[in-house]
Amino acid sequence: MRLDYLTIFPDYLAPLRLSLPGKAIDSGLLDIRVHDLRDWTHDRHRTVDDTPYGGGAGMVMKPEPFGEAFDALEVQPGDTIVFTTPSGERFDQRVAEELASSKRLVFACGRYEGIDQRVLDHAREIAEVRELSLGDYVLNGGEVAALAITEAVVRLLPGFMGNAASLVEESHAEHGLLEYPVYTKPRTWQERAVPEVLLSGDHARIAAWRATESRRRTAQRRPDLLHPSVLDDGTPIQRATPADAGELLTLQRACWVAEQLANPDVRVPALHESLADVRSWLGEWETYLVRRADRLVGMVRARLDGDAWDIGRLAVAPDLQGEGLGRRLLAHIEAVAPAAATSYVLFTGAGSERNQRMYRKAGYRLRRDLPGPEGAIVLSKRRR
Ligand code: 6GU
Repeated sequence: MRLDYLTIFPDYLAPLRLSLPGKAIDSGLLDIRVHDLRDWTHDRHRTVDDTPYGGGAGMVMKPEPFGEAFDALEVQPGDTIVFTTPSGERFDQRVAEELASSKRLVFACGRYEGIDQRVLDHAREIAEVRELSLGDYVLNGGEVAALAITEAVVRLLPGFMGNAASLVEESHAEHGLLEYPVYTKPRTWQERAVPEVLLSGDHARIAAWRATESRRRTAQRRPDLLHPSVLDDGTPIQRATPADAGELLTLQRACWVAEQLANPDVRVPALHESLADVRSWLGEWETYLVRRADRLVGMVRARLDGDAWDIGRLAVAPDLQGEGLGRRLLAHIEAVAPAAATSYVLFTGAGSERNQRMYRKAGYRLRRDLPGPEGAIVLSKRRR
């Protein structure tokens, strides 16, 4: 891959030779060229910026040096010009993968208030263009961003790190979650012990623990990664947050009261659950909800119990039951089960004919061998 950098601070990019294995450069896998943008100026002061038309604070990078640089570097269709700017699209692993398939990346590192818009318009006519930002904060210039993007892209190139790393990469991209916590020797350090499960040698338990920790971390730190998915009619299924506790309590009560009235013999053990109870279980259960016209109309939750994905609280607003929303919520919670789950387990009231029929249709079978709450039956289904 050929990498060009246009910058007014070429020294800033010197670490490229440190952070990329010299091997990759020596073997010709990478061809790295750092250019001083001022080489394409013609005045005594080698001016690269000027005041903005329309007024305002700061300086704008002039178009001519960039234009001449693109010509001199023979930028052509098929190349990708990357403009690093805080107003760009957010750079992430998916973008890194896209850039990794390019033959050549030309980084144009912005400084000051930005680059004259005509440079970007022109660039789009001669090559692929990506305007990329590292995140929602402001750096003094795009050089550090160009370094970060380069490192993320180059390690994806075949032959750069060897196959093992690329396989790990794939599985990470696949589950889209944050990594679980890791530990190494010693077993106890400053009176802190390594979690017992990691010493157990029980690979299934270890995998289940790691999957749970990954999800817990992601839910806590990056709930945005647990993307809302969409029902076939386009209604989004969203992750529940603590702010949803009140509405969840109201919905489950409405459903249980309706159930109780229709079926006086069915006992609903959690009918007296409080708001505090809902808040507390929300922290432990992966919970999804559906809204229609701003109203909470459906919910479901699950958590990993050994290698079983323990599903519960499947509830649909009483006036919307029979539309298939419950079936779709069930399909969703099954689909988001972590890799460690080999079966789905749930229980329902022993007298709830309708629920039982729905679960049977969805492939669940009665499990007399599994314990459940009094007055309930346990159902399970193998994961395919
Ligand atoms: Cl790419 N450039 C600048 N100047 N600031 C940034 C950035 C880029 N990404 C985040 N902040």
